[in-house]
Amino acid sequence: MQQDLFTSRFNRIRAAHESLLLRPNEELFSTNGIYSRFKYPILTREHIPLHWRFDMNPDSNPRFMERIGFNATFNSGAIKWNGKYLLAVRVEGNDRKSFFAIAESPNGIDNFRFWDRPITLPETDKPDTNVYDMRLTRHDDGFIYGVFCTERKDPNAPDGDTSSAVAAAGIARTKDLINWERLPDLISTTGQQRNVVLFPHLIDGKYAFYTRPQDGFIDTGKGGGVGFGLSDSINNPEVKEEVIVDPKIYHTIFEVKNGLGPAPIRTEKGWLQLAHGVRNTAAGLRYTLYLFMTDLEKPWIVTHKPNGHFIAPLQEERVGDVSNVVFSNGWIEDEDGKVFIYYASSDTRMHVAVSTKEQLVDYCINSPQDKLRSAASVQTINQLIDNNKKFM
Ligand code: M1P
Repeated sequence: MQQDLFTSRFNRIRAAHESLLLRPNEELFSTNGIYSRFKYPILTREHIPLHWRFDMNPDSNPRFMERIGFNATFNSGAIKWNGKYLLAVRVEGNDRKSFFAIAESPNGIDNFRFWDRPITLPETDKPDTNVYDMRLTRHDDGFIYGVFCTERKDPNAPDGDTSSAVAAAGIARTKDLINWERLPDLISTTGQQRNVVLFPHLIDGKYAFYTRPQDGFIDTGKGGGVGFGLSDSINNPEVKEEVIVDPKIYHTIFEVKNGLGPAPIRTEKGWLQLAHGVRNTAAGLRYTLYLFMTDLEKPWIVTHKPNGHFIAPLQEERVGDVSNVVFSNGWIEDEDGKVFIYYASSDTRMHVAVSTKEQLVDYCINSPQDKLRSAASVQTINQLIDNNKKFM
């Protein structure tokens, strides 16, 4: 009887899992012509391997019950590796702890499958309570770096405060995405750090980081926006000075805070940069993605920045553990110029959008900038209407 229950549940759950993993994705028609979304999320908690969840021994688990639950698969770093599309996924367990796990796809849009085990990330002598949002950078020095947020309880929190935390940038490196070497956390003098990204080249012989200084764990306060700084060494990483690349600004989509997404993509016209911007609403914070370009030689100087958001949460993307959020920390540039933009919705699941370098550069260079006032926005629209009159 119990054996039947085990077998019937096992077969049913395994069949549903396999059919989800093999489900082909469908590109949707793009009205904006800048990127295409896809019909299905590419990774959900249902994609987690069954051998991470269930005790598969019928003697110790005759009811085939789940032993370890997983809550979400989101904010993933990305890299093309041996011809495959790999995500370093933030997996969150039901215990609220996040960790990293590699999921691999043959084509970048579907058939994502987790590797056998999650990443075993070494700790420093100050153990991390939680780690998340890894950005992958293939550096000229021959290593692949993963820079991520490490979160620990605030040692100065008053008695009874069991929520206050301190965020810092953790750094690990690898040559095979299996064995990771942990380096010391980035030291910066501007408070806490999250959304830190390693630039792929040395600048003046130094390691270069995009940063996001913040006064508190949630509030960036005087932190100012996306920053940039240099470190003499990667073995003892320290940014002594940060310049603000992209400030937060009143009444924009990045009014409350912003943060860089993945390491930038090089184009002939400059570096393509993807970031998230946060604004407040009566319903809470709203996270959207925006795109901009920086100078090729001075990647801390913004050269083009279209107004408003590039990707905002749409339809079912709007709802999840932290609703009204899209967040990206991974994209992959293919040899033919195709760009796979990996984004998470509402801190719950992963999606892909597809574009090309050419389309993204065109978008950055030829879209109007935010002139920061309603009347100026109307002027911009009227200009387009006037130009279009000749063609209507
Ligand atoms: O919940 C939305 C996001 O909040 C944080 O981003 P930021 O530091 O810019 O506010 C991060 O915790 C991120 O993981 C999360 O998706």
